[in-house]
Amino acid sequence: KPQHCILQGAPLDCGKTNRGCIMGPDAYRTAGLEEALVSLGHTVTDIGNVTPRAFDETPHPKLHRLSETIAWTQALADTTEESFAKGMPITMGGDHALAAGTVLGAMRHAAAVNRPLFVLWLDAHSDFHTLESTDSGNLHGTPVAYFTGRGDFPNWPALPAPLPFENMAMIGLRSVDPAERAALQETAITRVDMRQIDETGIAQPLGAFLERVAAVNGMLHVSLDVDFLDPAAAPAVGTTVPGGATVREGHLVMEMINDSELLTSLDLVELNPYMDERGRTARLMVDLAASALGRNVFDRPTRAY
Ligand code: DIR
Ligand code: MN
Ligand code: MN
Ligand code: MN
Repeated sequence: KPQHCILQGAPLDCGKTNRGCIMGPDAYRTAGLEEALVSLGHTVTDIGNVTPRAFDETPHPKLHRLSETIAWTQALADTTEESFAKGMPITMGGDHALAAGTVLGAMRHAAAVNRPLFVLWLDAHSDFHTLESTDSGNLHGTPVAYFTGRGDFPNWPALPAPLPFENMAMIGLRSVDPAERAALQETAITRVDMRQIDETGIAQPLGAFLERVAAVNGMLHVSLDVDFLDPAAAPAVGTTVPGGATVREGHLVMEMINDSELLTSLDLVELNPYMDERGRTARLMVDLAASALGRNVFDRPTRAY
């Protein structure tokens, strides 16, 4: 059904040491994200790029650009919350540290409208490090711990309430650090690794999750990391991991999300246009977003999964 899509650029590049995600929002614009959504019958407002709050970076012995990441989290939470009042926020990243802000914004909106929020994390990685457990010091590895309330995030914006582990699914996992693995296995987060996708197909675990969202009229935030996809299809990301989702698995996920009519916000993250092959990865990400918003070969009935 027609949506009012709010495109918000988040050229945040502080979540890791490799640079290039700063160019992400303009790569999505160049690849025709707005035009793709309009062609599907949606209305689109591109509000331009968000800028971080003012910050003062005092170098931290371990954590890379901590103050800047907090400043972005504050700004993106506020902007995302405002965008929800107008339509469906679609965040053009920027690295995955941005999801601390977009999920916080979604949490605030969910609390205001009294609906439960669910998060679908499409990623090779679990991004479940605390500020203590990260070994890289790269904060794009920490947003899930932040918004689920695991570990201390001093000076980060307060959460209305932590996201319950039961309301989160990760699909595509194949690079989980030891500390994340130990912690994740203690939680009720739905964890779908590549082996499970090989064994059951991707539709089965995704359908089960969507069914749980639909059963309680949940809001659904989808955070799509480029490295969810196999590097052969999506090379433009700093943390490629072989053995990822195929192009068709990516589209099936997005098509099922569309059929469910549950999507309320979307992040497109970790695209590094500096590493792309003539816009190939940017175009694939635009095509996947289009599938989530109704592009298909033939219509399918809406389903509650
Ligand atoms: C990685 C984070 N585990 C780290 N990885 C990425 O630095 O702790 N997340 N790229 O998507
Ligand atoms: Mn990620
Ligand atoms: Mn990743
Ligand atoms: Mn790591």
